[in-house]
Amino acid sequence: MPHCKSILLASLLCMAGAAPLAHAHITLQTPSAAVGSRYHAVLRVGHGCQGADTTRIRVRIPDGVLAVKPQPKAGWDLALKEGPYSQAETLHGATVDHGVREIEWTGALPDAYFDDFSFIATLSSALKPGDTLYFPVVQECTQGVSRWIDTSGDKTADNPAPGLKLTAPQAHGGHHEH
Ligand SMILES: [Cu+2]
Repeated sequence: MPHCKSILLASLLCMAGAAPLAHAHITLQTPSAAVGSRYHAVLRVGHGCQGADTTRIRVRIPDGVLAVKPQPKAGWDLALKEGPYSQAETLHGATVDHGVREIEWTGALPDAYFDDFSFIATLSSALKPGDTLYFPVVQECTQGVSRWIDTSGDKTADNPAPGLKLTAPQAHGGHHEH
């Protein structure tokens, strides 16, 4: 069910629930990064599903996001789904054609708290500066599911996917291994 929508009471509660800046659904704490760089993604989960506690966060990895490594979290089970990339990519001189396409953390996060979920990844140098990459997130809760999967770029959408604005490559090529 879309967040901050449905009936009037729900949307009033939603708006009253937090300050406008704090209430940003699920967002990337660093919203821009250079193509070809190693990126540390930090997904902030600011609330549950219409007041229900969060039990699972599932992130889809878009094309061009390579060599993903999630950060384990105490109290959370971590699962990775691997699969083929849509095209072969060159990484440190080697050709890679598959990798992590989905990360899933399963645990418990009360609606009254926030938490951060993080991973590192290499942004393919084949990506285009100026584009926005979207990381669709499905948030499962003790009651209900919020699907943050709108990739239209509409900031007023009910369920925007977290977006990463791509910038020009750094002068020195920019990435190093973690
Ligand atoms: Cu929200």
